[in-house]
Parts: sequence; structure tokens; C-alpha cells
Amino acid sequence: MASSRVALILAISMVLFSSVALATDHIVGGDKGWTVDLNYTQWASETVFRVGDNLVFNYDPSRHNVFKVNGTLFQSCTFPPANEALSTGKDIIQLKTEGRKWYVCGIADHCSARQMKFVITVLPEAAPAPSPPPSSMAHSVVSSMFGVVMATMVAIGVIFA
Ligand SMILES: [Cu+2]
Repeated sequence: MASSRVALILAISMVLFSSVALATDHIVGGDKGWTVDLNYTQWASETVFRVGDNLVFNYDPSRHNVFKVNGTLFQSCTFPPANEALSTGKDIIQLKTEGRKWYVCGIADHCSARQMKFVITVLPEAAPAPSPPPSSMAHSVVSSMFGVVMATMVAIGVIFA
């Protein structure tokens, strides 16, 4: 009976996972992380950001920090109060809304002179299929119902096996 319970849990979790949109972790600056004199504007321009994705800042917390700012503060490299900085050295920011977001380092002249600043544009969550919204909605309902039916059949098969 224990093994059939495991199979049931597996079947249910397969359905759950299949309906969760894929979120991506974007490591800011890639292997080099968040540091001076790296072209983050270029990094950001080569990356597609979507709602639900994460920005991951890896850095030495004794040398850098992270501020999320608005466009005006970004342009002038001025910062919110220091206690609003992220400063753990491994900060993960989930992108919850669409639109433009600005990030800077608030230490010394890293924003104004050492390129530690970038802007991103967050796009809507990825659709499950590259089709127009009404039909893709219908498609996802059908496919998730199919998944539930399959899992139920597998579960019933396991219980009565
Ligand atoms: Cu810095």
C-alpha cells in the first residue's frame, strides 16, 4: 500500500508541475556577478525578462549593494535611504509586474562611473502556446483537464492494482 501511495503522489505532482509556468532565474552579470566595470546595459539588452522570473544579484557585500530605484534617481545616480538597500551578497528579486525597472549599486561612484546600473523591461508571463489569447486559454483548460483525467486514471489504476 505504501508504494501505491507514492505513485499517487507522483501522479498528482506531475499534473501540478505541468500547469506551472516556467520561471527563469537571471544571474545579473552572469558568472562575473554584480561588480564594477561590467556592461550591465548590454547584459540586460541581451536578456528577456518576464513576470515571475527572478533577478539574482551575486556580489561581495562589503563592496556593493543593490537599490531598486525609479527612472529619475537612476539618471542622476542618487539613492534611497541606505537602509532600503539590499545587501546580503546574494539578493533575489522576483519580477512581479510588467514594465520598466531600474537597479543601481549605491556604493561610492559605482553607479555614476563604474557602470553598476541597468534598466530592464519586464514582459508579460510567457503564454503556454504561441497562439492568440482566446484559443490558447481554451487550449490550456483542455490540456490541464486532460492532465487531471490522466492522473485520476493512473491513481485509480494504482489503488485497484
Ligand atoms: Cu558597487
